[in-house]
Amino acid sequence: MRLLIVSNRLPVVVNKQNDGFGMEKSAGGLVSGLIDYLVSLGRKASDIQDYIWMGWPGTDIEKGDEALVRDTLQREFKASPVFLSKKLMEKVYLGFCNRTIWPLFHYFPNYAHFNLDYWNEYKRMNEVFRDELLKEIQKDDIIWVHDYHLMLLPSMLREQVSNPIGFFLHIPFPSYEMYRMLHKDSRTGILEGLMGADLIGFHTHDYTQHFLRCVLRILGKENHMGKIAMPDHTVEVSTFPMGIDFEKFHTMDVSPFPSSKPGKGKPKMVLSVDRLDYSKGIVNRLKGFELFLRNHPEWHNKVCLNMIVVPSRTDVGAYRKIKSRLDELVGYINGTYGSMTWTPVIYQYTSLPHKELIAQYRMSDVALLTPLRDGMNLVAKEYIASLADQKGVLILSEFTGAAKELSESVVINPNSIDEIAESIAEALNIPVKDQIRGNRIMQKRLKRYNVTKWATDFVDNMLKTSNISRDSVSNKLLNASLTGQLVKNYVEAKKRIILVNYDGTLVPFTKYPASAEPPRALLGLMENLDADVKTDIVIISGRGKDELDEWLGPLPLSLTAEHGSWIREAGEKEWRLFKPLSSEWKEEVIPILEMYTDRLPGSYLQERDYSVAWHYHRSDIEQASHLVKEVNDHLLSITTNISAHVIHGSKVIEVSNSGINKGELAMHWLNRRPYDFILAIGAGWSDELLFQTMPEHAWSVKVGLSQTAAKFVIREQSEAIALLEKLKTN
Ligand code: GDG
Repeated sequence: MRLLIVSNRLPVVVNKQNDGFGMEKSAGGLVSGLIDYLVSLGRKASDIQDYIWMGWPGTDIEKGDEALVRDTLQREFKASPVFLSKKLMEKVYLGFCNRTIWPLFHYFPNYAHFNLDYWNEYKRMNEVFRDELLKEIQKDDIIWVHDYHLMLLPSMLREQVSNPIGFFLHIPFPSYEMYRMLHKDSRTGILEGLMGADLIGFHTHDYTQHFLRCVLRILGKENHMGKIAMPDHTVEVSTFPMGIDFEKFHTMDVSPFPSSKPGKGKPKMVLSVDRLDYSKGIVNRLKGFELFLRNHPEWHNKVCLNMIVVPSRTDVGAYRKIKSRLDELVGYINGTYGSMTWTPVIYQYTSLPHKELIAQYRMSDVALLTPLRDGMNLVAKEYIASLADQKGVLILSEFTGAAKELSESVVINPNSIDEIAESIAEALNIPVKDQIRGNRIMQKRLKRYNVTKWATDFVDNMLKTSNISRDSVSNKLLNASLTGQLVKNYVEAKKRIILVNYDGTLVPFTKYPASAEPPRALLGLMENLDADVKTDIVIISGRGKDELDEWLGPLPLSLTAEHGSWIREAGEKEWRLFKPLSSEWKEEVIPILEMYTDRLPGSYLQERDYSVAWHYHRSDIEQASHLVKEVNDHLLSITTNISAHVIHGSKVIEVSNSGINKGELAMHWLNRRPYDFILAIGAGWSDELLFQTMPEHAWSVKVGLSQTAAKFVIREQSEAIALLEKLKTN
């Protein structure tokens, strides 16, 4: 088995040089962490023996050079390039990715641009990735897609391949109120795109819950313990807080860089490290440091803020503005408080070599990390892991994913400049004993759930989810060969019965129930099948008898209404009760359901002779899903003493007479004579009881790919008609 990692950029940057191509490993948090996990794959007993990383190589490669670049990347880096023009990549990266998704998902709607062209380019780029991936994917590969640039890829791939697919989002997933600001096409498109995955992972429980709520409100899909049933697979949504390579940070020899704290007589070092980004709260951090100096003159000359800012997205206007604001603030602080012998803010606008960065972590008495929003913030984890002497204090924003795991640090609200200022004073005064105690606990946690554990956990879960859902649904598909056997069994049988549901099976589900009239061709088909004396047809419906009479009345076949309360035998005109029934219980049930109808706008009651249905498909889905549990419990508590039972269907709760259901009814027909061909076919929740009561030799077929008691499944309603057409006599 091979693991195929997909991300926007490859972990290698390719540069055209005079005599060929330069290829250099790029070292982000994801890359350096994952590489260790990937390298470990071949060594341990695992189902995954190999890996390949797919992504954009970072530059335009001319057609003639593509083969050379591809070969070199594969051979030397286990990387496979997705060639797309720099122009398209930049359009998407600087467009939908960094002008729409990034600001919105980090709660900066004022910076977000909602431009339909951006969205179309984003789709285009995801398609290019899909096409390249389809050339690479092998039968046994498992696919792990990373981050917000490729959120449409899971479904695009799912349409073409059945390999396990996982998706991990590295940035926050925002609350519904923020997410819904996206243009209609993109807010639905992104969720649908992600739903192609078997497993979707987020850094924190909050992001997971935000996502599930958006799926419920926008796609109308409920989840059960984070699992969402899709037509052909189950999607699991779960939390996997990304870890770091603890040992590397803890034990690395960083020489020739100095790595011990400055010591007595030297200023204390407060470290700040980020990419230049408005989400990182760097401006507030400087303001907080300035206020700290203003309020605490006793610390003048005794403390320095060592601020490392890594250049990023310099083409985006919002980033350029922050850069000038930072330059201005640093100048102001150093000009106001500094002297010949003391520079309060040491400002490095650069990316440091990895070793030097770890050395800076170790040298710092305090790390001040105050993002306004951050998916995780690996720097916080790296700082704690690097403290080989366990001395040092982390001040961390509560709006980072990492704050959930690093609660022994000084957790602050970065929107409050006062809180930042006071936290610096507090951190500088924490006794060494307490520093060591807190850091020891955090180090233990980081060591246990390191990046390898994170990746293994994710991949194992992806395999587990995909195996379960593949086994249960796709294996039941009624393929051409099974259909052939079914038809053969039908032709050879002496006596046959077809028990068929109406809505969703003989006609498609409609928005308005009254508009589901049978087309003329369907009536012809039913008549044709029923005309064969060897065949009995029974239409089993939840609808009322008057409706069925109006639509199907003239047909000579058997009809049943209200899930089996009423029967009209073939050739008869009159309906009769399936068994003696009472409707007295309705007096007790209807007032209860009326009360809930008042409480839930959009819900309505439908009363029939021997059943009552409370529908809520027009209601606010989230409000309904909370109230429905209460309605269900309430009804169950009263129906224990009366002759009625409660069934929870798809956006409907139905109360009907005890002993009336499609299963009981089916037995009534099946017990009348021996049938050597039985076909039960249905689409709704009430057909499950029908499937459950079928004898071993029956063909039971569910329309729609979902968990079912039926032996077989077909994808859609038109296939049910196609199947019946095959049984027709010409
Ligand atoms: C995204 C999410 C999430 C930083 N400066 C230097 C340098 N770094 C390395 C750090 C760290 C990485 O870059 C930064 O990781 P972060 O997690 O802090 O932030 P993002 O880059 O925004 O990453 C974030 C992350 O994905 C993982 O899921 O945590 O929330 O936004 O590893 O060490 N590395 C070197 N020189 C530097 O100057 N060599």
